[in-house]
Amino acid sequence: MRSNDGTRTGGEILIDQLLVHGVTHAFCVPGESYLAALDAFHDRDIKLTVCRHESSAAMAAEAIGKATGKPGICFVTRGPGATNASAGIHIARQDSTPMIMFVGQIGRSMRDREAFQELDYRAVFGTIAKFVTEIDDTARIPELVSHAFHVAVNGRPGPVVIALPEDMLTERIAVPDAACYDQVETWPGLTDMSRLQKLLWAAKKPVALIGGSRWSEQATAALMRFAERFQLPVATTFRRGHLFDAMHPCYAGDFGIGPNPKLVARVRAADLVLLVGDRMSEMPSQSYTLFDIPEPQTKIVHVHPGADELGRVYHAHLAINATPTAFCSALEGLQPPNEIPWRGESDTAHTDYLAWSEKATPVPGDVNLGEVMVWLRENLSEDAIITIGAGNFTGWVHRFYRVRRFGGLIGPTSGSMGYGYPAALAMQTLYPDRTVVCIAGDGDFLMTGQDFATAVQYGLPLIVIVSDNGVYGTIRMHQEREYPGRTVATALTNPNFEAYAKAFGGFGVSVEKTADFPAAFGAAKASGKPSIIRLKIDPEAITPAATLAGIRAKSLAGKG
Ligand SMILES: Cc1ncc(C[n+]2csc(CCOP(=O)(O)OP(=O)(O)O)c2C)c(N)n1
Ligand SMILES: [Mg+2]
Repeated sequence: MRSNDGTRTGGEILIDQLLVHGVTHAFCVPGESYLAALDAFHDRDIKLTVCRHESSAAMAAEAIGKATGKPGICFVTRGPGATNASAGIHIARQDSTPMIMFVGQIGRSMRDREAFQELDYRAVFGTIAKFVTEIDDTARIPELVSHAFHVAVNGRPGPVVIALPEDMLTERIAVPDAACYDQVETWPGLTDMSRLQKLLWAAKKPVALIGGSRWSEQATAALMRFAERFQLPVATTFRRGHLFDAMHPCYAGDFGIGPNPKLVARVRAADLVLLVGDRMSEMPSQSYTLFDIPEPQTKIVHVHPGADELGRVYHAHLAINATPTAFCSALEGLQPPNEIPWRGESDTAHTDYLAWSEKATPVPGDVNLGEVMVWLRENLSEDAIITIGAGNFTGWVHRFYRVRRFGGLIGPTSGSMGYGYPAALAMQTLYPDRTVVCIAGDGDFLMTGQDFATAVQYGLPLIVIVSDNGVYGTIRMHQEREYPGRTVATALTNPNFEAYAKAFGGFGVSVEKTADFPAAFGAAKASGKPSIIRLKIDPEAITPAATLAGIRAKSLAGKG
C-alpha cells in the first residue's frame, strides 16, 4: 500500500524504477517471496502477465528483449521458481538478448541456513547470466537496477539476475529514483572503415553473413542499401532471418541448419566474409568446419558489439568492435569500386535462394509442411510474426517461409525446445493487432503448452500450428543415422491437440490433408480465440529432403 509521506517500500521503489526505465510489459509466476513487489504493480501501469510455468515467463521475457532490444522483464519466486526459469536465462545468454529476471530471496537474517527455497543466485546463475546481484540495502535498488539495465543492453547484450531478499522489499524508506538508463552505441573508427573499404576494393568474391543482436529496422534498411550499392550477397545466420528482407534482390538465404548447398559453396568460395553481429557460432560455422581455427584462410571482417567476442574462435583479418546499428549507418560512407569485379553475384545468389525456397519438396504423408509454409508466406501480411522453438519441423520454416520484416521471425539460436509458444504469447501481448503464428513440434509445444491457458486468460488470438509426427523427430533422425533401427525414447503418444485447445477454452482443428489447411487457418483466425491447428505429419517426412527409412538404409549400408 502506497503512503504519502514520501517513503516507499522496496517493492514500490523497484516497480517505480522499472517505469523510469521504460518497462511496459512483464511476465511472472507469483511467489510469497516477493509479495511486496507484486503489490507495487497494483497501482502502476505495467502490463503484468501471469504465466503457468516460470520457463514460459522467462522465455516470454527473452522474446520481448529479442524483439525490442530493450530488456525483457520477468519475476519468479526463489528456489524452484528460479530453477524453472533458468531455460530462459540460458537462451538470453546464447542469443545475446537483454533481459532481467527478478527473483525472490529469503530474508537477510536467514541467509546460509539453507532456509526454505534458499539459493545462492550468484553461484547458480554465475556462469549463465551476464551479471548476478542480490540487493541487500533497500536504498541501493535504484543504483543496482540501473546497473542491471546498463549491463543487459550494452556491449554484447545478455541476461541479468537480481535477487530480492523478502525483508529488503518490505522496508520503507525515502530514496530518489535513478534516471533512465542509456544504451551506448559503439561506433567503428574511421581507420576501421577505411580498412574495410580497401578490403572491399581488393575483393573478388565477397559475401556478408549477418546475425546476432543490437540491430534495428533502420540498421537492416541501411544494410540493404549498402548491399544494393555493392551488389553484395547477404545471408542471415541461424534463426536470424528477420534481419534481411527475403525478397530483397541481394538476399542469399538462410545460413543455419541444412542451408542451400549453393549458399554453402558460395561462402566457402568467398575471398572476403563480412560477418556482422554474429558470433560465428557452431550452426553458422557449419560445426566449425567452414574456416580454419584460429587462423582462417578466408579474409574475415568481424563486426561485433562485444569486444570479448573478437578473436574468440576465429582471428579476424579485420576486427571491428561496433554495434550493428552504428556499423550499418557508417556503411553509408563507403564507396563501391567503379567496376565491381563480382557484378551480378548478388543476383545469382538471390536467384539460387528463390529456386531453393520456391516450391515445397515432395514428402511422405498427406500433409506437406513445406506447402503449409508456402501458403503462409503467400497469405500472411508482411508484418506477421512467426515464432519457433526447436526440432526438425523448423527446417521447413527456415527453408520455405520468407521473412519480410525486422522482428518477423523470433526463434532460439540456442536451440531450446518449448520457446516458440511463450515467444508467441509475448509477441501477441506486445502487438495485439498483428498476426502471430507459432510453428511448433509436438514435443516442442508440450514443453510449454500449459501456458495455452495464459493466452485464453488474456484473450490473445495467437495461432499455434503443431506438427504432430508422434516423434522427437530430430533425435530419431540422429538415432537412425548413428544407431540404425534401434529407437529408444523417441516415440511420443500425443494428446488430441484439437480437444486440448478446446478444453482450455480455445479453438482447435485438426488437418489431415494439405488442401484443408487454408480453411483451418481461416477458421482459427475467424474464431478470434487462441487456436491450435494440429497437422498430422508422417514421421517419415523427417526433413524436406530425407526420410527416416532412407537415413536408416544409408546408415545400415555404410555400417554393413
Ligand atoms: C529443452 C530441450 N530439450 C531437449 C532438446 C533436444 N532435442 C532437440 S530437437 C528434439 C526433438 C524435437 O521434437 P519435436 O518438437 O516433436 O519436433 P520434430 O523434430 O519431431 O519436428 C529434442 C528432444 C532440446 N533441443 N531442447
Ligand atoms: Mg515431433
